[in-house]
Amino acid sequence: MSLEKYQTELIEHGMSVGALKFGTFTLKSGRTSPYFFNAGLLASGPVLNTLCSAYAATIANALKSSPGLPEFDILFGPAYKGIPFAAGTAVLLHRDHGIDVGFAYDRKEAKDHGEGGITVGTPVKGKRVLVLDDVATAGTAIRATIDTVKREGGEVVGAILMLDRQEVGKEGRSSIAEIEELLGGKGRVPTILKMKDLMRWLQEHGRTEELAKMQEYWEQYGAKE
Ligand code: OMP
Repeated sequence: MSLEKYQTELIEHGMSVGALKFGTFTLKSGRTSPYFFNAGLLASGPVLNTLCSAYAATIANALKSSPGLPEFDILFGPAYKGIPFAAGTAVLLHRDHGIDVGFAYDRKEAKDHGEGGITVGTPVKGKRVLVLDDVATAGTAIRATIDTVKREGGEVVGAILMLDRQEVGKEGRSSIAEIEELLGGKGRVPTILKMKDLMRWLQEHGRTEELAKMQEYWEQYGAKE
């Protein structure tokens, strides 16, 4: 299967702003990786447009798929990086796909005056929530966000990610498969890109050295299920 246009655009635009890099990087998990995607550098109007268009297209497709994503009321983007991404995606879901949802985010520190609480935006209590995040490796960050929404009384019906690194998680299985199970089954965690998509792009562009390093990493940490 070839890459979707929005996937290629995100890879190439991400590389052009230095957000997606091939080289040697140490991850949060301690693994040494031949690539790193720093979504914090997707920080201009044009590249934010590329990213949020890709999130919106992926969500719209997932809502139509089977098994797919259930309908939801609110997009939740965790502080800090998730905040502009969730806001931008809510705009483009409305403008390009006729899907109207609220958006919300958390504070890193709880506020004890004014409106109080740790979430801002559309209240999540009693609502169906789609969590939006950037990268999943072992799945720790996305699990923490799911817990935050649940603590605030929201029902997490799925999670959308920019990049699934397709690595083994805590239980030695695919991190994403574990999270899909937690959220009710297959199709609950759509992603714009997977590690294998990056490898396909490298292959199509004749970047054999980088591809070989990716393959080596995949053999060590890739989720084989
Ligand atoms: P997990 O919490 O292990 O799933 O790792 C996800 C987090 O790792 C992200 O929220 C980032 O903080 C960071 N990360 C990236 O942003 N890009 C990568 O390519 C790899 C990582 C990482 O450290 O694994």
